[in-house]
Amino acid sequence: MPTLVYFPVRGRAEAMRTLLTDQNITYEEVNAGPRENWVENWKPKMQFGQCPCYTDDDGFQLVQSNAILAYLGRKYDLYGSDIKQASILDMMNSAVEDLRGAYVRMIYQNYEAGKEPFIKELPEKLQPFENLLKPTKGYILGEKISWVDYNLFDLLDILVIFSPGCLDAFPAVKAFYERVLARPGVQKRRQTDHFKNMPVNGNGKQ
Ligand code: 0HH
Repeated sequence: MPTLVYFPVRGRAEAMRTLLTDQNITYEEVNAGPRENWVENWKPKMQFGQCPCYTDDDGFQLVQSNAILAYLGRKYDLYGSDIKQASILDMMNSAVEDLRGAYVRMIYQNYEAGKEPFIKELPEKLQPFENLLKPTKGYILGEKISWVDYNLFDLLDILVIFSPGCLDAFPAVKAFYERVLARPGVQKRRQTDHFKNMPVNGNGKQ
């Protein structure tokens, strides 16, 4: 069975947990913590000294959250139908990563001073997603869900916690968020105690 090694937070693993559950891929979650366990037993085994780490059935080990998501996309036919669609997904995922990176830096390095400016700048960061999602009327590529939809959904999910109502001015983004949220497999994940009891970030801020 594939394993996912990470800490008990949503962080950079929740998008892949959601994808795996929604796609009916059975996997085992392994808690990399606490800190001493991580430092002694896990960190030295990670290619870049960090997790999440996904190890497939055949022992193929990957780290870097975006590489893991893209691998799952390739493996489970969630990467579009041609190179243009795949490239649209790459573009969207890079934009998701830009916004997630800004969020992570604010949460871990500059929460008190950075919170209000982040909220103020959020609309201009969400506008391009609105523009791109408006014509698709579904997921990023239209009817079929992709690996990037799970990543974008997870990003929106943590932004809604951080700034409730932040999607209200973006009807296409909001409809996208609600569409993914309503998927039975996504609900299945969210109804687990594992999900419900898990903090968003490792420092208690959200
Ligand atoms: N670019 C990488 C990716 O996208 C970044 C991964 C990363 O930052 O996959 N990993 C962090 C954990 S995410 C990591 O491995 C933050 C979760 C905080 C959980 C708190 C528990 C910490 C206990 C040690 N960090 C550990 C490390 O760098 O040693």
